[in-house]
Amino acid sequence: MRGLFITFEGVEGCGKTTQIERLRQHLEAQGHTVLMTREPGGTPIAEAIRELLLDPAHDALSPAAELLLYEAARAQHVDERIRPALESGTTVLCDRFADSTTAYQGAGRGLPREELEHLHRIATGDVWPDLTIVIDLPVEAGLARARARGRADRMEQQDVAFHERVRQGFLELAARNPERVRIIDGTQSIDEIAAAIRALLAGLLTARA
Ligand code: T5A
Repeated sequence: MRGLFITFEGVEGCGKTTQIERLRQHLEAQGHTVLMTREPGGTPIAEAIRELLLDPAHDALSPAAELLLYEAARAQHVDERIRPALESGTTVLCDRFADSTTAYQGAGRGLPREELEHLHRIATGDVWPDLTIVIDLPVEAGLARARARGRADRMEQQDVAFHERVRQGFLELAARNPERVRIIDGTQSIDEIAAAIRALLAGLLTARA
């Protein structure tokens, strides 16, 4: 059977990486084979594109160039890692995917949604998440967590209004896709969020059995 494809989304510092690691441990303990990966990145070529995209020195990057680089990294990632893993029955847990482009380059930068959707189809082919978890957190709280780690990357350096549009973009995306995209309150403790994610997943696994 094709593996499950689960993506994690949200504003900067919302706790995705922490929760993906928790879920990986939980699923592996249940006997699942799991691939943990991230966007932009996940393959050597896509990680090289990530360096380009997040380097604060690249503040001249145009919105269109930014969009195409995120999609280029995704196309490589899907072809080289995600599709083969899913076809071999592996559960894929991915830190950000196409919904981040819809929120950041669409809601954040103001690029038209129909154009983004066309590019998503080119980059992802038929590979689309079974479940997307948006960890929703007030922007200031997430940015404070991210900045506590050190120097802000190029995207973290965008102003608060940009990140507010991104947060709204995720909330609207969930409202448009209630079957696939689920919101979890990111102000809860790490344990509470992990429990909520396990409950969502249990429902999905039961529905598939
Ligand atoms: N981007 C990405 C686009 O613009 N378009 C796209 O198409 C794609 C794919 C990627 C950047 O690129 C943008 C989005 C991003 O700006 P990134 O480094 O991957 O850059 O950035 P993030 O995905 O935002 O990753 P972060 O590591 O910053 O955030 P996480 O993974 O959400 O948060 P996490 O788990 O590392 O936690 C951050 C801190 O908070 C603590 C953790 O211990 C950690 O210290 N924490 C909590 N504290 C209190 N309560 C909780 N519940 C907590 N959960 C975690």
